[in-house]
Amino acid sequence: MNAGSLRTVRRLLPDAGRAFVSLLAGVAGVAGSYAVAGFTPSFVVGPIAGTMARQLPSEIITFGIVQFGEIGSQLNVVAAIGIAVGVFALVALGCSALGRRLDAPPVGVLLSIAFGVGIAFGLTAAPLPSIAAGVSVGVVLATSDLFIGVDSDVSPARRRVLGGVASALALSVGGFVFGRGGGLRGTEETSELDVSQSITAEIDSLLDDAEGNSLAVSGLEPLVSEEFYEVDINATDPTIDAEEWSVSVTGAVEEEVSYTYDEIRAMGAENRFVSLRCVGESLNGKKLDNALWTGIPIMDLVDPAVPAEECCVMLRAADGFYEEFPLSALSDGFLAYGMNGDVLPRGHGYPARALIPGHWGEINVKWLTEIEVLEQEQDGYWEERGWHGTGPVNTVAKLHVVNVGEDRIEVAGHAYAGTRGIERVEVSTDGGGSWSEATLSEPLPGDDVWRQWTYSYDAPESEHEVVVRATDGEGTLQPKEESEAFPSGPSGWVSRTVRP
Ligand SMILES: Nc1nc2c(c(=O)[nH]1)N[C@H]1C(S)=C(S)[C@@H](COP(=O)(O)O)O[C@H]1N2
Ligand SMILES: [Mo]
Repeated sequence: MNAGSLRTVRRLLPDAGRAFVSLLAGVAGVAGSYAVAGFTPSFVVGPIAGTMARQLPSEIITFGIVQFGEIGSQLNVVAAIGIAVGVFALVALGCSALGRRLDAPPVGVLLSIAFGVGIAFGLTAAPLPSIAAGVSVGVVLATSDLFIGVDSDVSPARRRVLGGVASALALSVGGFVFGRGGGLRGTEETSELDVSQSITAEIDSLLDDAEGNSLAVSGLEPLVSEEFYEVDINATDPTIDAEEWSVSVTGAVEEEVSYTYDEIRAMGAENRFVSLRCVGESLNGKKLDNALWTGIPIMDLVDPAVPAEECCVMLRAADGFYEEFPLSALSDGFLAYGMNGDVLPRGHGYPARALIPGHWGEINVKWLTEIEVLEQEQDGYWEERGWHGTGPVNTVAKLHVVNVGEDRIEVAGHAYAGTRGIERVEVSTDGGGSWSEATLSEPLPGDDVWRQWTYSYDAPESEHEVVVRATDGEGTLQPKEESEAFPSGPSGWVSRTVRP
C-alpha cells in the first residue's frame, strides 16, 4: 500500500471521536423517533422488537416467558433499542465518512438524513417520526462539524465530540420531555366512558360493591385490580382511531357484517365483572386480575351474520394477533369498550376487545378487528408456538400476603376458577398435614370473577410451611400435582415458608 492510499484509508477510518459522535447520532435518531411517535408502533423500536419476538425460535420465547415473565419482554425492548441505535449510528458513520471523502461534509449530513428517514420509514411506514429520526441523526453530525470551526483552546477533535454530545443531549432530553412520548407517562391515559346515566349509576354502584366486598387485609389487592397486568405479542400497542376502526364477522356465515365504533356504542351497554389470567404466568404469579367491563354481548354482532358452522371462530386483531376457539365458547362472550367506568385503555385493547368468560387470557383478543367463523379448526398465534391456552382456566389460590404480627399471622390472596367459581379455600400451616377453612370475600355478581381469601392463626414458635388450595363451585378440589405454565397453564398448590 503506498503512502497516498494509506492516508486515504486513515482519512476514511473513523477515529474514536468520530465513532462516538456517530453513536450519539444513533441515540438522537432513536430519541427523535420516540419524540414524535411515543411508545407506539410508529416508534422505530416497535417493529424491531416485534420482529424479534416473532422470528426467534418459539423455544426461546417460551423460555423467556416462563423464566423471566415481564422482564423477558423488557429485555426484548432493550435489545431492540440497541439495534435501532446501532443502525442509525452506522448510517451516521458511513455518511459522514462519505462526506469527508467527497470533501463536502454537508453532503454527508444530507445523506445521513436521507438514509435515516428512509430506514425509519421502511421499518414503521410512519412519515413524521421517520423524518424526526433522520433529521436528528443529521443534526448531531452537523453540530459536531460546526463546533470544529469554533475558535477555542480545546482541540478540534474534542470540540467535535462536545458538539455532538450537546446536540444529542438537547435533542434527546427535549424530545423526551416535549415530544409525544411525553416522558414515561404510561399507556394508561384514558377518559371517563360516555354512557347513559343509568349505566353510569350501575358502574358506580358495582365499583362500590367491589370496594365494600374487598377484605380489609393490609397489602391485599382489592377486588377490582388497581394495576391490571398486560400481556402482548408486541412491544408497542397499536394506536387505533375509533372513527376509522370497524369489526367484521366473516367466513362461514350467511352474510358478512361489519360494525363501526359508533354503531357498536349505539347497540347498548351492559356491565360485567370479568377476571383474566394468563396461561404463561407462574403458579403464584401476578397475571391474574379483575375489572368491571362495559360493552355488549358479542353474539349481538355475530348472530346477524348467521353462522353456517358450529365449529369454531378465529378472532383477529389490529396488532397481527389471532386466536381460535370453539364457537360455543364465544356464545357467552362479551365485547368490551369500557373498563372500570373509563374508555377502554389502549393497553387493554382500545377501541374494543373480546372477553371470553372462564378461558385463559390469550383468547380475550384486544384491538379486535375480525370474527371469522371457521369450518375447521386452526391454530392460533400461541398454539402455533406450542401452547394450549384456548381452554378453560385451571383453579388457583394465590398466596400474596403474609402479615406477621406479635402473636398472630395473617395470610391472604385471591382465588379463581373461571366460570366454575370458588366455593372454598383451605389453608394449612403445617405443610399440608391439617387444613382449615379461610374466610372468603362476598362474591361479586358475574360468572367469571375471582374472590379474595384470608386466614389468621396463632404464630407458631418456628418456621413453618403455609399451603393453600381451592375448591371450585363444582366441588372439585384443585389438583395438588404441580405443572409448569407451558403448555397448558400452571397448576398445583401454592406454598410458602413463613418465619414468625
Ligand atoms: N390483540 C391482542 N390481544 C391479546 C394479546 C395480544 O398480544 N394481542 N394478548 C393476549 C394474552 S396472552 C392475554 S393474557 C390477555 C391479557 O389481557 P390484558 O393485557 O388486558 O391483561 O390479552 C390477550 N389478548
Ligand atoms: Mo396470556
